[in-house]
Amino acid sequence: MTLLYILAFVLLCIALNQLFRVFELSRDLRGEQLYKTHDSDNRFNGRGMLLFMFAFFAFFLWQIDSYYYRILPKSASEHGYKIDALLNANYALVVLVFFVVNGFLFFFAWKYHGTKDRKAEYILHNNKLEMLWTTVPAIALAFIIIFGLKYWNEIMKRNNDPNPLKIELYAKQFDWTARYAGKDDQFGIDDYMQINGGNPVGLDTNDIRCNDDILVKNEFHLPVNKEIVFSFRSRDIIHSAFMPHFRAQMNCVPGQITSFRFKPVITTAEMRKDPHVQRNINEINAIRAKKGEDPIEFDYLVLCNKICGASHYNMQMKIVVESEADYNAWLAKQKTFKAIAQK
Ligand SMILES: [Cu+2]
Repeated sequence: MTLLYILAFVLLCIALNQLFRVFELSRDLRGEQLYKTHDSDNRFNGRGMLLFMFAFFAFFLWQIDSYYYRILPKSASEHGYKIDALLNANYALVVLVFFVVNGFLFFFAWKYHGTKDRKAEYILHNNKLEMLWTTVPAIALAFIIIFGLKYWNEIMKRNNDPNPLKIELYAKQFDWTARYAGKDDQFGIDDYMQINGGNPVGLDTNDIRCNDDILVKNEFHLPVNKEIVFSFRSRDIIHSAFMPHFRAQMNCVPGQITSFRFKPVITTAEMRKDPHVQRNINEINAIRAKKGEDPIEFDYLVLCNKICGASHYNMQMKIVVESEADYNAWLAKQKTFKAIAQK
């Protein structure tokens, strides 16, 4: 079938070529100069430019209308609204520049199309123009950078909860382990020499603060409306903990601890009811159904956002955001490091 399409396309090209050839020959017969550009050609091309501009803009708007819903749903974290505001301001700026620049480009191509009695002006240098097209982008970029730095500082320096929940995310090729500090609210230290099957994140068994630490795989839970301080570690190479629904990402660097804090404000159950989320999930499930696969439900995820090896694409862990009571009930069922190590 594909071959047929290609063949049809080639034949179409040949046919068009022949058609133009006939056109050229007929001009030749009428005694017109063959390769001379006429005013009518320029006018035709100018109109073509204008037509293309409208088609181009219409296509752009159609794409936004058709696909915009596939972007991330509303932010599930408190600070995420600031990230989104910044992103939307950037989008607005980029779209405005897109319309203005392309509008001028194609409009001028039409308005100043060549005629017999008009010649293009040759300008070697113009200080005013140089100033203009340096200053305007500089102001726009300064606006984006200052806006971004202001938000970054506000997000990183937030310290409104004196007693946040501490969670460590441990990365390795190719999975995540989450660690909770346990009853003493303190993480024990780690010792990479002690990494083994029963001690995957290498906790130091000599440090009694490790005993009540809780290690979980596959999924971890967060209480809603509670400030969470994440610390990140990596065993092997640089990974990146990306939690897109919370507008959070931080690199996990071997040999050092990085940190990020956020407050989840929407539970998993609430997010599943969001119309935007439902539309996307229904679309995915329709595709899965065609393939004979089971339907999925929406879940928050932590994904690895550094291309870290063959199974990078699958380096993810589910995040469940729930009420404080549900969270406490879940945590009570998890085993402590001591209980795991004693086995
Ligand atoms: Cu990774």
